[in-house]
Amino acid sequence: MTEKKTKSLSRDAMAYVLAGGRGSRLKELTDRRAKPAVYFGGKARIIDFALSNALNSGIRRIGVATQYKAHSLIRHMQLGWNFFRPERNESFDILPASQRVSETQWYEGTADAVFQNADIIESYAPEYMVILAGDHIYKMDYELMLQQHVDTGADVTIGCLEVPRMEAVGFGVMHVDATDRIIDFVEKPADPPGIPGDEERALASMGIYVFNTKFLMELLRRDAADPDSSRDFGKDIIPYVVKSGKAVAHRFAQSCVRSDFERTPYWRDVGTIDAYWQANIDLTDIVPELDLYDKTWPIWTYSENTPPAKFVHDDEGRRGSAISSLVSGDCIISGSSLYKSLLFTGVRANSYSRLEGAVVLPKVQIGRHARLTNVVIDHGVVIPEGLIVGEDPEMDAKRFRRSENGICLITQAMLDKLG
Ligand code: ADQ
Ligand code: ADP
Repeated sequence: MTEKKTKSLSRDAMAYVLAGGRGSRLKELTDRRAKPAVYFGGKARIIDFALSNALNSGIRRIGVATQYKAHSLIRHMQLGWNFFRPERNESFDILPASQRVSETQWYEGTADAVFQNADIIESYAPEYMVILAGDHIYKMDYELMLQQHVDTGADVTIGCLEVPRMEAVGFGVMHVDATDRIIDFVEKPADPPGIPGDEERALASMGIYVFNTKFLMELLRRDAADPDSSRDFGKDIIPYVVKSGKAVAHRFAQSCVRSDFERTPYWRDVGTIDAYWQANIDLTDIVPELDLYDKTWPIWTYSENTPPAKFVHDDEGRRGSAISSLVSGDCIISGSSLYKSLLFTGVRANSYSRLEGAVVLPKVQIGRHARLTNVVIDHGVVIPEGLIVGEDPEMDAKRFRRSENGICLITQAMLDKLG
């Protein structure tokens, strides 16, 4: 009689999300919050994608290492992700750098952010560790990656994507043989090697790694004893395993989760103001590339209990309207018009104001007669009456953070400076 598989590999795995980095290219958006805590898509925060992928894949043990400006990130996870139950062999641990190993050490690099919590991880005894970054937008079934890891008997399995060759300068880039075994790995090369036969593209690491826990812990202990190591997965751990062990590439296209209307595998870094604005505004397309409505792969988040969005006309009969836009709960659009815009919870837009290409974070107030085009507005900002942005590039650059592609980030501190 053949043995029936009753348990997924995910149930023997722990997902460990690295969420300590700042994401400095998001400028003032990450002055006070870590990149994984930045809002995305009208309701969620960036970290919800990695956490939802883990949950939807069947993983029930999750650890999240936090460091940089972690307050709103921790608050978000406490509110939205605290439903794991120890009596069902589930756990959700928020692990701020807390100088547990030595009183002089914060997390030095990403590998150290795992090593410093080795005792907590080992106390759960997961068979596999799925190391994730908390700062990307994508939908992926990690069970399929775990399955490949077990089938190939790899020491490490690394999630990878094909990207245009020169875009790979910001990634770990790998070279693989015909069986997808990694034979070379270079972290952030100035001149990335192309894929043989397709030289204008490169195979980039997504910063997602699967290890057998015992093997990983041995590696981390060895690395901790090496005075020359920077304690980083990309710089130290992965190059070492590629040289001395068996590292295998896992293609994102194999395990990315797509609904019918997603034409291509979707993965975004949203690490710059331009990429962040674009990925949010793309959701207003009639057929967006990312499906947030897919009930088979929901993106879980903490969401306030809010009244519905409301559209009203003002005293003079001017209609509040939104075309090709996403409007969250507790928004009141009063005699104001929105086009290709995305409003998070609790936004108030007042009469005669006009928004086009606007990504508006929660609890923003838009004053009368404001005209805002191609903007990102930070949480809680009060836009004064008559403010015009997006029509005079020179003036915008003096007052706000204007990106390469002409997107303006508006924060309260910038407005306060205007007096
Ligand atoms: P980077 O993008 O440079 O390269 P890195 O700065 O190492 O990524 O951060 C990876 C993740 O760890 C991020 O989610 C970040 O928030 C978090 N993080 C950073 N420092 C941390 C710390 N001290 N404590 C806790 N968390 C921390 C990596 C790989 C590349 C790969 C890219 C893919 O090194 O090989 O191509 O990710 O994005
Ligand atoms: P969120 O990310 O939830 O939108 P806020 O934008 O309110 O949070 O602020 C981000 C984080 O910055 C908060 O969690 C808090 O730690 C900190 N913060 C908020 N307001 C201030 C302030 N006026 N001065 C210093 N820190 C602040």
